[in-house]
Amino acid sequence: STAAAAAIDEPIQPSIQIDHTQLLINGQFVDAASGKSFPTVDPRTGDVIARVAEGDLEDINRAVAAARKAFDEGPWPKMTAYERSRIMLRFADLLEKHTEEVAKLETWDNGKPYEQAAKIEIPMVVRMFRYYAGWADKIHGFTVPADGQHHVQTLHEPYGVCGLIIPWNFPLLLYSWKVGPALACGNTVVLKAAEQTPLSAIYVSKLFHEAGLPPGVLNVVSGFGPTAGAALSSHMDVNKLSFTGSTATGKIVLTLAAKSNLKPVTLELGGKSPFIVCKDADVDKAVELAHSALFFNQGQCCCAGSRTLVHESVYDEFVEKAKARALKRVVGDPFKMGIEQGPQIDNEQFKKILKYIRSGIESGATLESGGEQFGSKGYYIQPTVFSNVQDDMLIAKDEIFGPVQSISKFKDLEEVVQRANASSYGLAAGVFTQNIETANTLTRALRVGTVWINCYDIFDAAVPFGGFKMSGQGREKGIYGLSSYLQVKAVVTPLKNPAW
Ligand code: TXE
Repeated sequence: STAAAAAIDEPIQPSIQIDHTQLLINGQFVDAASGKSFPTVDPRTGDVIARVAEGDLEDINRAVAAARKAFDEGPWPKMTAYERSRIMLRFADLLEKHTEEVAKLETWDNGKPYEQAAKIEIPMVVRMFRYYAGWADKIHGFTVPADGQHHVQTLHEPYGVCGLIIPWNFPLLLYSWKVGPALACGNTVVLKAAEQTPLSAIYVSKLFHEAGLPPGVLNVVSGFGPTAGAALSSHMDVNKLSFTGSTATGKIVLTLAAKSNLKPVTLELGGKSPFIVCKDADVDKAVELAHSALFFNQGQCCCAGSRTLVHESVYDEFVEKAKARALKRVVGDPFKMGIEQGPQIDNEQFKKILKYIRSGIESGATLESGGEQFGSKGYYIQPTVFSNVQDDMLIAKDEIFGPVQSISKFKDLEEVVQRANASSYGLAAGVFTQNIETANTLTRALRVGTVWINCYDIFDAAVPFGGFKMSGQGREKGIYGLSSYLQVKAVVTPLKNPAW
């Protein structure tokens, strides 16, 4: 409404101070070697929140040297796994105690609704650290029944220094997906936070040190991708990389890793995930979940259900209800209670999304709702729904990463499988049907890393997540996520008396 749009012109002042804007290297807060800093911006207004140290090559070198020392000489991999686990658990407790402050930082820097950060995301981060703390002292290899007169065992060992690069859409959640398993396995870490959202990673990493983490085990460098990110990716002393971000940047990171020391790389990249509503689906439930699958986090989710494919028999009803739901979506200052949607992350994404909306209109899709900026300040966009979307339109192919739902019609299962799989991405899919045969058929036919049946966006700590095709390599979370941070050593010993 206009009243709501006007209200965002008076942003709520968050009741939190920005205490930490430096790099965290070897347990110390330090300025960038160059002395440079960059602004981090409030997406509600475009105003500068704070200036943050701008790390580059020299700072990455310092951070990697600290992590190297903490791994090679230092306490971390030499501590008992039980002690590592206890530090991680203490950190989880501290973080839980500071939920409000951390959620405020996250909302201020990212624009996501405060209630969502405080009630969903930070608790998920806490849970993730508890989950991986639990694994720390349960990591072990096998004895292998090899032929001949040998006793064979495998040791599951940490890689060493891990370079972790994260994006801005879920700054702390993705921090936990990487830092949790990396540390549980006994690795040390250099993390590069996204330049749009550097504040929360610095803050919580300080809490980690308060929880007893030794210096050098976890280093945080804020800075830009082509400088700090690239330096980390090509560093000869980094033994493992894990990256979440765009497919284009994932390719760069993988190339830098290959050109330097061939460090293994885990990649969690973009998506264009189909949300399939079959003829026998519970339409009301499907409408609601398709809505949140796309609009959650302002549409800035790698697994956003960004291709809503609806069977022709329920299509008209679905479109009508999806439109009504989008028109009801509560957009506003993310610090206000009851808000479902805040601003997009920055001006670049804001402009990119509006360009895709224009392209949708020009290519002949039917604009059912939204289509424009919300209000006149900051990076808010109206919840936008397109129907009658054709597969060859740009909005059906590209990752828009914004509040733009694209609905199209299908006739039968064979067709929907073919169309759902006709993408270079393969991150996730939603399947809505009451029929177990249909669910089983689609589950096996879809070339994606996650299938949610009659649900969406379920992110339990134990459930693996990752992409097929150009959506990524490797898995995060769960026991599969651990193996990304472990390498296997085979140990072979001759047996004197094999018959016994
Ligand atoms: O991503 P980048 P951007 C998609 C989404 C979005 C688009 C662009 O479609 O619109 O990507 O977003 C670091 N070497 N996703 O530009 O560039 C960068 O500093 C090493 C999907 O923000 O991938 C940041 O820390 N690192 C995604 C991180 O990479 C480099 C989430 C991600 O930035 C680098 C975010 C380089 N040369 C965006 N260049 C998802 N999978 O959820 C940049 N970086």
